[in-house]
Amino acid sequence: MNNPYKSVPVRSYEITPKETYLSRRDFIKAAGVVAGSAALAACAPQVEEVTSTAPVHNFPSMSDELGNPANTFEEITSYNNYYEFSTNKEAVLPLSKGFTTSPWTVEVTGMVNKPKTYGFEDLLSLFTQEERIYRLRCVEAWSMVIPWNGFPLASLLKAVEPTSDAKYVRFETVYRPEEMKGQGSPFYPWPYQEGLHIREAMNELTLLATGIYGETMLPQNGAPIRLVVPWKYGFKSIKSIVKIELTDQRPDTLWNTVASNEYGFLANVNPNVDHPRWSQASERRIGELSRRETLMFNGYGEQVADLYDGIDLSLNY
Ligand SMILES: Nc1nc2c(c(=O)[nH]1)N[C@H]1C(S)=C(S)[C@@H](COP(=O)(O)O)O[C@H]1N2
Ligand SMILES: [Mo]
Repeated sequence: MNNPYKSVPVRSYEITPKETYLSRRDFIKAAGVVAGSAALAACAPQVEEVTSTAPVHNFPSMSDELGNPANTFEEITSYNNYYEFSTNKEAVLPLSKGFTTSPWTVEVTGMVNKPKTYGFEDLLSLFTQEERIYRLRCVEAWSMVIPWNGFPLASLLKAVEPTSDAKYVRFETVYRPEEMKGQGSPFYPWPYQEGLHIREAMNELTLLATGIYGETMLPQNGAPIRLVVPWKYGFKSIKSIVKIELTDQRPDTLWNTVASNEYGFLANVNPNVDHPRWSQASERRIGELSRRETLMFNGYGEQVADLYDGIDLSLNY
């Protein structure tokens, strides 16, 4: 019997109403309902065939590889650090509503053979989009588990061909003070900028994220495109990127400029190196009552520890 879903890559947001993203339980419930109706339509005797041809979504367990459940869409989109809009995490959502994210271009420049300015839509079509469930650990000692959509930064860097002199990658957030009132604050050196060593940038975990839970990225999370570096403190994961520059100089970063002893360039999640004003040994997972122990490299040591062979990891700040 014909399975109408065969070879049709159904995206979750095309078949489940947006409301189902409001809570993880509702999302799973909805996914179950959809999978059930697909099975009915197919009348297929083999369960395997039905499940493998009706990809409701690609977050099969809705938890990370350590078994931590993903935070809800609501949690992820209503508790945000985005100083361009507000220093108050709950105020970012209302203040960023209506932020213009289209048209949008990302200029990739500097020490590359093929500099190029990409339209946002080009980035979506040129580079294979993936889904990754990552822990995000803020330097303020709270954390979340977030299902991102996006593509490896390495894919973009390979396309522009960094020269052999390029040692670092510098990222810049859009500067638009009319729309981002926080950029009127004289206490910060706008625009927000961040940087990675090129080997960190090329690591397979380093993601350019364009969505969450299969939904287009919302302004409060860094729409339309932001960096995600899951083994480093959250401030490295710069939002609303308009420029990526390959350079042989270690880039300045906004937080390092503001307080170099508190926000280092390296900024690896490290429970053994306390922030000058608080411990980093444990963290508050949003949505949980008791604190969790913080993991070295935020639990990604297997993928990234070799980047730091011979480097003194206590020099985090
Ligand atoms: N441009 C920009 N990027 C930013 C920030 C910011 O204020 N401005 N805050 C950072 C911090 S401190 C954290 S913890 C994460 C938070 O990402 P989220 O709001 O999507 O959870 O974004 C990071 N990226
Ligand atoms: Mo943060």
